[in-house]
Amino acid sequence: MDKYPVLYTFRRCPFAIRARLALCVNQKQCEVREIKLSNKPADMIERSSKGTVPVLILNDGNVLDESIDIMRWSFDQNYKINDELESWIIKIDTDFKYHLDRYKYPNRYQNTRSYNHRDACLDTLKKLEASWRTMGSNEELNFYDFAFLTLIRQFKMPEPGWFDALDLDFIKTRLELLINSNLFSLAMQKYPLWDSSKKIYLL
Ligand SMILES: N[C@@H](CCC(=O)N[C@@H](CS)C(=O)NCC(=O)O)C(=O)O
Repeated sequence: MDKYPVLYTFRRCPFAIRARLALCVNQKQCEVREIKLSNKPADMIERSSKGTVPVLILNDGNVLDESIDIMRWSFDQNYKINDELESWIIKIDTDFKYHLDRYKYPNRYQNTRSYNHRDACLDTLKKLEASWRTMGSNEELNFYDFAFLTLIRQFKMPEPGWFDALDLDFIKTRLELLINSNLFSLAMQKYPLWDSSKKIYLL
C-alpha cells in the first residue's frame, strides 16, 4: 500500500482543479497521476469505471470519484457550511456546466446557438452572485470559491473583455483573488504524464 493517496487528474479540467485546490490548501499530500482523457490508464478505470477525473484512491482502498467528494474529504468538515451555497453546487455542476459546454464548444453539439447558452449561464451567475455576496468579500479563499470559480473561470475564457464588463462584482473579485493566488499557481503546476516508473507528488 502506498503511503499517500493517489490522484488521477488532468491539469485543465475544472473538476480536477477544484479537487487539487482543496487538497493543496489542506496540505493533503498525494501521488499525482496526470492522464490524457483520450488514453485513460487501465488502473484508473479498474478503480472507477465511469472514467472521469479527478479520482482519488485513499490509503484504505476507498475510491472518491466525484470532485466534490474529494473536496469534502480534503476539508474534513473544516469549513463553514453555508446551506444556501451548498444547494448551488449541484446547479453549477449540472445546469451551468451543460450550458457552459454548449457556449464554449458550439461545434461539438448539434442545433445549438452559443449565445442562448451564454445567456443561460449568465442568468445562473446573476442569481448566484445575489446569494453568494451575502458571504462578504473579505473571506479567505474557501470551499465555495473552489467549487464555483473553476467552472466560472471557463465561462470567462471565450470572451474575457465581455465577462469583465459584467455586473457581477462579487464573482469577478473572488475569481481574481483565486487566479492571482499562490495556491492557484500551486494547483496548476504542470506535471508530466503519468509513467508508472516514477512517483510525482502534489506538494
Ligand atoms: N461530476 C464529476 C465530473 C468530472 C468530469 O466530467 N471530468 C471530465 C474532465 S473535465 C472528464 O473526465 N471527462 C471524461 C472524458 O472526457 O473522457 C466530478 O465532479 O468529478
